Amino acid sequence: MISFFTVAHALHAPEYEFYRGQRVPCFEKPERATYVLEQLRARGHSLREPDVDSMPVLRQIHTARYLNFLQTAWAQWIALDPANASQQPFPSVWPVRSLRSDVQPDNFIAQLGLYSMDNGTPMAAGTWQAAKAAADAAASAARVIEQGERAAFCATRPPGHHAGQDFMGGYCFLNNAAVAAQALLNQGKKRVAILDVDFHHGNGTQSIFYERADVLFVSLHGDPRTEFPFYLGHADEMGAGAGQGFNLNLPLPAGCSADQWFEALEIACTRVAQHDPQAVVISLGLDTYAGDPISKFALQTPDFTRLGRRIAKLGLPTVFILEGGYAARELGLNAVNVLEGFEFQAKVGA
Ligand code: OKP
Ligand code: ZN
Repeated sequence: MISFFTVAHALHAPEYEFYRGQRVPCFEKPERATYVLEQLRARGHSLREPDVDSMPVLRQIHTARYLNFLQTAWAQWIALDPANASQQPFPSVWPVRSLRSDVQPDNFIAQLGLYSMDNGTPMAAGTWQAAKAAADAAASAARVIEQGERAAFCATRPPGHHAGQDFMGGYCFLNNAAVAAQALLNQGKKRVAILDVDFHHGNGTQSIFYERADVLFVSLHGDPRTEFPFYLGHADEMGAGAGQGFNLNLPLPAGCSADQWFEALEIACTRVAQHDPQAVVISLGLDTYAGDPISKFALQTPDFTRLGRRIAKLGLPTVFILEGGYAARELGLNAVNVLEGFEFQAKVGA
């Protein structure tokens, strides 16, 4: 399978985030991609640079004003004070219920709050360039599927599944999985499924496709009653309007066993197959790993091979997009195990 990688990811390198009021080093850091690249190379995988401009698809997924905000954010931050170049912007005010989000404020911090779901998504000078390059990889992966490849992997960061039509959050800015799914539809495919196996619910992806029947969204994740993103990802969210019945959430208790997780995966895969999609996009978060520092599932490294094999049994053209996974040293091993499990099963057949 072709893996997409670009050094542009390293342009997004904020130093710190907040944890219980303290500054802590960012969990979502450039080394994550470096470790994945290292494993891909060590295990002989072919690498490619993204070569498709995702902008037309980004305009289908995100609002114009949000894209404009992201592109201008760093310049606006510096315009407040040149000394901000060595600082990170954080939102401090949000338009929650009863406040207006239709009027864009001139004040940059107020804009940042308008377009953010949390204060846990630090920006750096090259955030737009890195996020855009990751979206380009998603569009490139969709293109090689169109050209007849069975599967492609985007070894990219920042992740995307928390980003909605007009907001960032959870370390995400542009929704790469949504870009891949929409790009596959733009090729003429009638139905696509997104299977999100990250520990955290992909609230952005769900919300983008919530009223659509062409993209089925299925997710297994830590129960949002106790886990981020808290305000979405419950079992009773089944889609709305034309999308009624095309959203399936399988929340699992924090601390659940790998067996329980694979039982839920079976339900997820059965629903994906029932949709009869022409391609599947996997939001491949590897923070389900037992050693993850911020998540609470129990998968071990060999379990990722099993995951890849199960996905291959769907028998579908498949785009894998890297999402979370914060045990950075083990991330490469776990990611490439998924890919090799997939390739093994694809070779021996369903
Ligand atoms: C992004 B992805 C921990 C803060 C947690 C939110 C987690 C975002 C996860 N100090 N912030 O789904 O892996
Ligand atoms: Zn996650």
